[in-house]
Amino acid sequence: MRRTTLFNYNIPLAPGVALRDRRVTSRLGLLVRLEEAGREGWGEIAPLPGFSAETLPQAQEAAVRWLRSWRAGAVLASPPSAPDSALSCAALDGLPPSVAFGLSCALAELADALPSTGNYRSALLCTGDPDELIGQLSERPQPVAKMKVGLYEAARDGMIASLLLEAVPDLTLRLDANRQWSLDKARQFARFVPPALRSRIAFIEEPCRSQEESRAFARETGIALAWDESTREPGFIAAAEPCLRALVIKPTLIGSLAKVGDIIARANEAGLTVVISSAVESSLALTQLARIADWLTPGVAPGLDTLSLMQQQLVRTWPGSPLPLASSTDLEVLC
Ligand code: OSB
Ligand code: MG
Repeated sequence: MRRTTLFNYNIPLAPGVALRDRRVTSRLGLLVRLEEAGREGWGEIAPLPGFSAETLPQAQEAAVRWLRSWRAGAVLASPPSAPDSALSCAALDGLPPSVAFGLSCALAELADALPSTGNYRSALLCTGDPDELIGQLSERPQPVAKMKVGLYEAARDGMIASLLLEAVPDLTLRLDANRQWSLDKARQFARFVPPALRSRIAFIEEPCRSQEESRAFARETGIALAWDESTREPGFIAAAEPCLRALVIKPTLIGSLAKVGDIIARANEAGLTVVISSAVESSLALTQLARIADWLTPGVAPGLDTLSLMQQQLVRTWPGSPLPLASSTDLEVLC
């Protein structure tokens, strides 16, 4: 007997959270629970407005249809001895990415294919007070921080990046410009980061409006690149190029675990690091992403420090988070 439950959630966000220039006050999404033979598997389906092509109602409709056919036995149970086949599930092809991701996580948990240990040592997001951040970073053994740049003056970004690198001598810094800079603006930033500090910038995500400008910036400054937005463009293939160090992968925007696994395998073959990253999911998917990161990108700090944007956790807790936890019985059941 197979049983399914689809839950609805609406989590208030901390005041002032903005995504792509839009202020967002709450995060909406779905949780799915699959039950079979005394086991259960959970997944989260949460299209991110401004990033996902699908809307939440579209995702819900696709999920409801898929759950109906799963209950009817349309999707084969995966043989427990073959975790790889639990990852690749043809029945998820053609679903919107957020739906394929959430359902593949639930199937993987059901098949015991998603290991339980997670990498919860996420890169610390630099929001707010640099002094407070320096304190937190100094307490960590191999500190990794991520700073958003391109929102304010480029020179100011350069000064803050240098300040952090100087204040925490073993710090590795990741930067994310979200394609905000012209090549000139990007150069202005680099002028305020002495070359001796640049080697501790692991990478900058998408510094410029075009890939060509980003490559020119990297060549001129010696600061390595990471692709984030580029990985979701049609026809993207993970391939080595001179100044490229990493790919940032947000599974909610990519699709099933099988698809994520394929991209990681290709990227690693090309010598690229893959960073598993958040699309501002609830603690349920964030803890699964930490497990996916530990499993498929061992030793790489994931970019999952977004729980603090929320005012509560859902169903599962992120280790050490002080936020209150809502259980599944607190959630609205859709079907
Ligand atoms: O720009 O990488 C982004 C979260 C939601 C949408 C876009 C982005 C992000 C993050 C997640 O930055 C945190 C991280 O990658 O460390
Ligand atoms: Mg980014």
